[in-house]
Amino acid sequence: MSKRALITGITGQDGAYLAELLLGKGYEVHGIKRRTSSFNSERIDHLYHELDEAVPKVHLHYGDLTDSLSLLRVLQQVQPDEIYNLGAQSHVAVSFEEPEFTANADALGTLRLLEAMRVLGLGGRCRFYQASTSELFGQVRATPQSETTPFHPRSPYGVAKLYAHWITQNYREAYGLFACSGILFNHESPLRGETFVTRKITRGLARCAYGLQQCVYLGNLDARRDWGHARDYVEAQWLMLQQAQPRDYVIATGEQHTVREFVQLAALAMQIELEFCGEGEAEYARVVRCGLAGSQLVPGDVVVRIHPRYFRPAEVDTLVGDASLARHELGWQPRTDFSALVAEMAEADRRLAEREAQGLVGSRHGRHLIEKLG
Ligand code: NDP
Ligand code: GDR
Repeated sequence: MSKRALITGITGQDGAYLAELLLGKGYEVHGIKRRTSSFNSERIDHLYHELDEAVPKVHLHYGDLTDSLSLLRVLQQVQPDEIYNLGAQSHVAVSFEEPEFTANADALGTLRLLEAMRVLGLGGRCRFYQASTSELFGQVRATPQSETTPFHPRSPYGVAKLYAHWITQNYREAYGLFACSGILFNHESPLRGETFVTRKITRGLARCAYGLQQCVYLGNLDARRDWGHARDYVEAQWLMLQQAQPRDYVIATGEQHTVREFVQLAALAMQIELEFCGEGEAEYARVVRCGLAGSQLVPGDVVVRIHPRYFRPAEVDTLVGDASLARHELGWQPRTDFSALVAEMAEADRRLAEREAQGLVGSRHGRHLIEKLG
């Protein structure tokens, strides 16, 4: 009998990588999907239709983390062996604009799932993974951050995720559920949402290169993050549920870079050399040299500018994780280093922009949408 997994947030970046990983391990994979007015399952479409359309490889169920009844119904129907709670309003800047929804989905949504698991009597056989985050550390008091570093979240998102983290621990202690949290640092990929800074940069620079966009507007270029690859990080999520005892683990690369470095490296991966000039909100990046075939960029073109819209009311300036515990107990370590991650994202977005410029694909996420929400 194959194991049955249920993934919330299956249409997101991690959901797509995790579904693929679990299918590869022979799992029967179920996912909870919100109702939307237009299709938004492109990240998992290949898992649904591949080979034989009559046999879906992933099973999708309508549901929402803000709707207890839908969660009860899906859990009762699926009877999962493992639940991965990846669903969330996951954008830190958006959480300042939608704090109540963020708390409802990210904090109470986790409670609803755990309670549904408990009242349905699934606790004895079903294991639960919670998508915790380095945003719990927020205002950093020790570097690097590990499982013992105190929390100090800096956004409604971080605060909501802190509730989810503690309620997961509470259900483990109070009811003996196999429930654990992965405290994952930033992880990216070509499937990353376009309004997170890494994808906004690779997508924006590639569009600039082919004349589809003039400039990428960014906020704090000095922010430092520990960026890994989502494909590596979902493996850690799975490993946590295969252990003898439930425990929380930090997952990170241990290496830190600024947003500015990310911009420079992404441009270089597209054969564009940039130099940063000016200071503060007047800082910008201009082209020194461009060797990309088919590009319209010439030396002196300004492709990055600062816009006050992208600064947050409270910022997390610096994060870098210590994943020693995961390395020792889970045998986990990242396979993709920073430069390989940036190169993969840059090349995927360069190809996408090239096809857009040739009119082969539509430009669904145009400049204005990215600029408004990024
Ligand atoms: P994404 O934003 O790509 O995906 C979020 C998913 O949650 C989407 O499938 C989204 O659905 C779904 N979702 C949002 N609101 C609800 C709701 N009310 N009910 C049900 N589903 C909902 O995030 P990632 O894949 O990058 O991250 C996965 C999880 O890990 C998130 O919880 C995130 O907070 C957390 N995390 C992410 C890190 C990262 O660097 N990526 C690091 C640490 C933690 P829809 O497609 O309809 O919007
Ligand atoms: P983060 O990721 O807030 O760390 O949360 P994001 O990519 O949004 O920001 C990283 C850093 O870059 C700075 N920044 C910008 N960010 C965005 N989005 N847009 C910009 O234009 C821009 N300019 C500079 C930010 O200020 C920040 O310092 C991500 C999410 O996936 C969370 O769900 C997850 O929990 C954490 O990573 C770990």
